[in-house]
Amino acid sequence: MGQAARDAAELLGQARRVVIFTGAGMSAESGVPTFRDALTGLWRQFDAQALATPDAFRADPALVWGWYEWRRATVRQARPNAGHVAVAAIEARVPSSVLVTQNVDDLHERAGSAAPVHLHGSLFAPHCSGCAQPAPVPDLTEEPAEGRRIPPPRCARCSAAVRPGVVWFGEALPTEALEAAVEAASTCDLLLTVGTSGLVYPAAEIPQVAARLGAAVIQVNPEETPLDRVADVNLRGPAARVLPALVDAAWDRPHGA
Ligand code: BV8
Ligand code: ZN
Repeated sequence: MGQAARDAAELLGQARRVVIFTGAGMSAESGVPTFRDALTGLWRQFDAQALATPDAFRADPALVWGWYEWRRATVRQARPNAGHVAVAAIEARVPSSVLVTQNVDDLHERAGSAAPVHLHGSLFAPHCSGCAQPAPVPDLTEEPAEGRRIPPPRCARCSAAVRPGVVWFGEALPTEALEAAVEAASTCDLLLTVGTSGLVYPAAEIPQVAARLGAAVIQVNPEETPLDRVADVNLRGPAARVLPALVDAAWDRPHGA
């Protein structure tokens, strides 16, 4: 085990208050494309930042709703990976832990994380674009083939179009979630950032708040990101391999290690 992994294990083993901050790379090994890779098939010719916007939904609701239905179907078929399970293990062991995710899938919940803070909403919380009333998640009538336009359902109360329950570019993050994330990052002694490109704001501020206020920062990512400069320890590798090894080294020190 390299020095970086030993340093990370030391930091995690001693942590009293940890924030785990995750991005789309967390779900990559579950077969859920990362945000930048989620544009295949019909949506290939779009840029995520153009499709994940209120304007795109207004212009062509069926195109955007179809993309989210396809992504929801992908998540339903996926299973949490060993990285998600390791995150839940960290939450169980560190006295005070807060999981903050940018992901809109439910894989953290399905791996046992009780209450992730969803900064960018969820694929499983559609609501009315008019009166904001929560709407039921459409059950799978048929496999939304990659690239089908699907007209969004109508709101039972005001019959406006139902929209995905995610935060689009140009939209404010849910105040409660952002405040909880900033509060946790301001008071933690360790922040573990996993699988995020650190490009989207204000979410990308969270690790920087922790670092500024004296927390140690560990990054898990196979590639370099802007967060390299705030990380004390960089573990270069995929979450589903790195996180279980980190948990073992921090607490269960396998015999003879
Ligand atoms: C707002 C939900 C204002 C939707 C998402 C110029 C400068 C600064 C900011 C801006 C700017 N121009 C515009 C802005 C603001 C904009 C922004 O930050 N733009 C960026 C692109 C510059 N932000 C916004 O618009 C935000 N709102 O600012 O509102 C406002 C304020 C008040 C009142 C009104 C308005 C809203 C942003 C939220 C957008 N919604 N998601 C959906 O999912 O469809 S963002 C989306 O992309 C994800 O949720 C995620 O947060 C983000 C980035 O994705 P990542 O999770 O990082 O994934 P990514 O694909 O990027 O990278 C994957 C990483 O995993 C990579 O690093 C890869 O190496 C790694 N990886 C791969 N495999 C693995 C792995 N890691 C580990 N293991 C592996 N196996
Ligand atoms: Zn309504």
